[in-house]
Amino acid sequence: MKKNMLMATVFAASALLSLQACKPKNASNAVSGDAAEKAYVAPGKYDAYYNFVSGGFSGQMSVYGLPSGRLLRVIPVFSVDPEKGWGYSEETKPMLNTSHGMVPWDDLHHTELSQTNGEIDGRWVFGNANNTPRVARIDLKTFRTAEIIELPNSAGNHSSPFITENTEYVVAGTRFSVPSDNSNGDVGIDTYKENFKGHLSFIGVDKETGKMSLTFQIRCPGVNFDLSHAGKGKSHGWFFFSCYNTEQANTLLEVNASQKDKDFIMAVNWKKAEEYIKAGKGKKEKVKYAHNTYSDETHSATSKIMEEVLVLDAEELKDICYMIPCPKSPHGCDVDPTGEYIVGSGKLAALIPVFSFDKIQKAIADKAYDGEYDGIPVIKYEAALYGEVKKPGLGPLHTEFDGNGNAYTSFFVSSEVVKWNIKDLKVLDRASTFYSVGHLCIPGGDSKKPSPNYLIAYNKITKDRYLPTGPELSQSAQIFDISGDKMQLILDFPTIGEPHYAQAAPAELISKNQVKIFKIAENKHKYATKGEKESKVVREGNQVHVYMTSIRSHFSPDNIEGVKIGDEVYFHVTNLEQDWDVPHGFAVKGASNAELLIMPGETATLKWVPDRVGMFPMYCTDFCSALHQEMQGYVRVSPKGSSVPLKFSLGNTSASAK
Ligand code: K7E
Ligand code: CUA
Repeated sequence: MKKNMLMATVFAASALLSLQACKPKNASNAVSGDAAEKAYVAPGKYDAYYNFVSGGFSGQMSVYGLPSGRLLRVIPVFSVDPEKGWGYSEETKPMLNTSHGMVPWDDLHHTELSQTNGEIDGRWVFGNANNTPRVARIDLKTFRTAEIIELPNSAGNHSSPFITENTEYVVAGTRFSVPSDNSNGDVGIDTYKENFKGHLSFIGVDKETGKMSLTFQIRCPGVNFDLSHAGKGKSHGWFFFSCYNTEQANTLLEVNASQKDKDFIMAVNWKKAEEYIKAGKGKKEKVKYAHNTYSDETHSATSKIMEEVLVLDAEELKDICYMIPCPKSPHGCDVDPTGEYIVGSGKLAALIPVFSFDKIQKAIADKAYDGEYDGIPVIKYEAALYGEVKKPGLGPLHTEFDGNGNAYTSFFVSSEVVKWNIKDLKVLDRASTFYSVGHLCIPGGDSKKPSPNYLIAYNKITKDRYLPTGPELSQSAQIFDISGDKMQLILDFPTIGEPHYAQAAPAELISKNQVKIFKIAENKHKYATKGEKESKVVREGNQVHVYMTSIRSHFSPDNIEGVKIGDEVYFHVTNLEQDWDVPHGFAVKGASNAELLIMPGETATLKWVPDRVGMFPMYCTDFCSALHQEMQGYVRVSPKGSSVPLKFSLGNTSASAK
């Protein structure tokens, strides 16, 4: 009997799965009329928005212009990027350090722009690493990753990195519950209920510098935290997390974590948690996590291993966490611009529940509870519910807002975006996506002040949209004009990696702050060479340090002799240019490494261990001038124990030695 039920559920689940690629009608003739004009940005003209798109399993973040869909930049975050030397140069290697050592890849799902007073302020964008839990901060003055912090007590950092309305905190919830780091993790997997815990991390962000620090964590029951969003306005001080697998299953989750009719959205009173921290209720626990920062002064990263975290126990402190029942494995958890409405999207639900912050507060005051879940009070569904959107579509995932009282929800299974009114919960419009849509983005769509011009859908499967490219096809983004009553598809374009969440900001907000060069006089790199005359080659035991400069169109020095087998050669290349957009590159034959791409005024280091005797050319990889192809040199490598003296030169045949 039990087995039959199990099988029935498996079949139901696979029936739903087989729906995943359902092709909407009229897929090919969906763009019409003036659509092309609306996405057209003439050559030489700028886009209206920057779009920061997560790269999923590429571990990077990509930046597109909207509405043109033009790719402007790929920012390396959690994955090495040979194009920019990210993770290959000595200066950037520490950025990818973790308590497990260097982890050169991750899975970035969500981007979140910093906010002030609930509005996008254009200073930083954050990203999450799912696999080896980390949060990154990218500085939008340089479009570079400035900081990465690892999260202890966590695994699968998915409900992250969402921020509070003044960027007081970047918040992260663990997808996988695991035994706490300071407990014995060598336990039976079937002891999930007793030994596995879910931790929420509150990462403080310095108002001026953006510098992150892990302020505290909250220990919660072992469930899967999926997504989250901060309260805003009236609900500022609260955070909302969707939880699935409240069955606490540890195997065949597609069946075993889909048993209950309702899972939860967990409401967290983080202001209250702050009070408990102040009152000394946090327990210091021994953990190990890396905190990596990049300095624009030394042009170098440092990695520090941290060893302690403050943990609050939600079960002991009864009034920081509350469970709100939410139908069928909720995924997206989104808060409207007023902060009153919290939308939960049950992946297997046929409706969208909308919760009311006021009602949640009243329910807590009245103790309108339905018992407890692992020591956390469970608020009665009806006591928290504002209402349900009926028959909206199949497989709701994520919701964004336009600030005009409307919500837009993506439906993975029925491949569509549905616009509905938050007050009366009536469906107003629906538009097909091609195909299975995940996240949506409206510029400012999770802030207090959205700009309701465009909506972008990020799709998982493109099927027949683009020219085929072997077994794997490109994923896609589709832009809709939402300035009218009806959504109008105006463009689609392929994306890099797998796009999940994305955010967009007005172009002016970002472009006005751009760093164009680094001042050479302010370069504090240990191996900076601030003029050609200072360039030199220095031997320290078997280490050879090349203090090299680059300027259009030569390196100094450009010939080096006296390097021997068994040496480690460090090319410290300083780009002496002080003009915008004049990087130089550097590469040497046979290096088991990537290139360096060095910005004006910056120093970067390539480590090279020559493996054989001979002549090794080096050259500039970036087409920097008409005589770029002349920007080259040679390194002579001699046998171990050879008496060839160390020599270096530029522009003469009688080389000097040191
Ligand atoms: Cu829905 Cu990882 Cu935010 Cu993808 S997640 S879609
Ligand atoms: Cu420098 Cu090409």
